[in-house]
Amino acid sequence: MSKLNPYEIKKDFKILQQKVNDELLVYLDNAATTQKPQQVLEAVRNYYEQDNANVHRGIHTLAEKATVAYEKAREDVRKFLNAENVAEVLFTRGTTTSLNWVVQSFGEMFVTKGDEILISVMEHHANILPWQQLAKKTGATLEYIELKNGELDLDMAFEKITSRTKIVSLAHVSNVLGVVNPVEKLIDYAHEKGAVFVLDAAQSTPHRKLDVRKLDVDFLAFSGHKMLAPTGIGVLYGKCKWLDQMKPVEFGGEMIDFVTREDATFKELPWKFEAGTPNIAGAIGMAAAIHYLQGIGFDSIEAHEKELVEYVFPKLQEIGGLVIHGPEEVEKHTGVISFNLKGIHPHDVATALDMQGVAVRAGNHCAQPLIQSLNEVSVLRASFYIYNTREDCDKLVESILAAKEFFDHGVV
Ligand code: 7TS
Repeated sequence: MSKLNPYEIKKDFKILQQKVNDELLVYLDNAATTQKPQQVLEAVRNYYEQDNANVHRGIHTLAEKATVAYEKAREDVRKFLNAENVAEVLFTRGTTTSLNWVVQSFGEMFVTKGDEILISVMEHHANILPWQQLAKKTGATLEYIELKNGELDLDMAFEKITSRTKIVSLAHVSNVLGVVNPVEKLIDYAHEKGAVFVLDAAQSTPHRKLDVRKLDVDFLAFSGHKMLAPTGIGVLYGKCKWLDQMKPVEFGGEMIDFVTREDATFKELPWKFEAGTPNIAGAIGMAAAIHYLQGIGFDSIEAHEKELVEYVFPKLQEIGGLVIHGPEEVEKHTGVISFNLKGIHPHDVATALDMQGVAVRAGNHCAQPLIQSLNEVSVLRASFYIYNTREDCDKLVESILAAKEFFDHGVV
């Protein structure tokens, strides 16, 4: 494994070379969305400049080129996930759409009154609200796994997976606590009990190597924009044995075989799910992002983020009044650190940090049940990626200290 060089990587990201409020930008909001390297922007630009056409319908040369590029992107995603078949890779708008498709298709077909759906209190709203709606519609019960010492209560997870459980749907990595859930064990156990496992991989796919066959997960959802790709493109992976039985969620052009006035037959997988003109440029951008990340290597990416967290965590812990959420052990944290500064509203801190060029997020992070269980209304979050450096960490700490000084004593 070669060591990642964030200074070299940073050169590929023009956006990071700008000043914000007269200070060089330190971008630490990567869990919300990542920046895009020149290689991804060029792939999108080349597509629009040279190959732009609609896919799957034209006979002309550009239509053929666009179709080949779009389907090649699907094959690249298949390899990236180690899925068995390209039929298992559906392009969506992002994690939210992917999870909604699982709920609206698989959920509505297979979940009935009396069934249980198991999620956790640390889920993003995208992995809560669709299940709430399904529970209301079907009479199924929505069950939650709680936290213990800042991470998933594993004993409770095993207790709550029973023969009544139809679906277990969990985040791989929490977008607030940054903890990695030990989903491997839970997937096997869910299968023993006859449940289907859905993995929200929005915060893990950009940072660690995933293998859907090794995981044996039934469905997996992620977004391109959190892994250097454009917004508006994401993936739903599903095992063929489920997707084959499932009905499409959206209907219209592209997904049909034959249409009469009364009825229609649908294309085979994966196209039966992809109604309408897809995000062709997004898929091509996502393939370029995958190549870029694979060029660096996921072992190096993980090691780099671990190094940054181990560097900054103790420095944050030393700041008086700063409380880090999640487990106390630094090794349990990935590149997402959430915290509060006692007595100062997170939005005020985030504004003060922005004045110093440091971009962090403050709020409920679309995880209100989690924020409630932390007894907070809002938290600050710094999230790291491949282009962040130790200097970025130092700047974060310095800017928090300056903000604290300002709000405590009115001076910077
Ligand atoms: N699941 C998790 C774990 C997430 O972190 C997010 C986005 C989503 C689902 C939804 O992804 P989308 O691409 O469909 O929006 N999380 C965040 C965040 O933490 N800050 O902004 C978006």
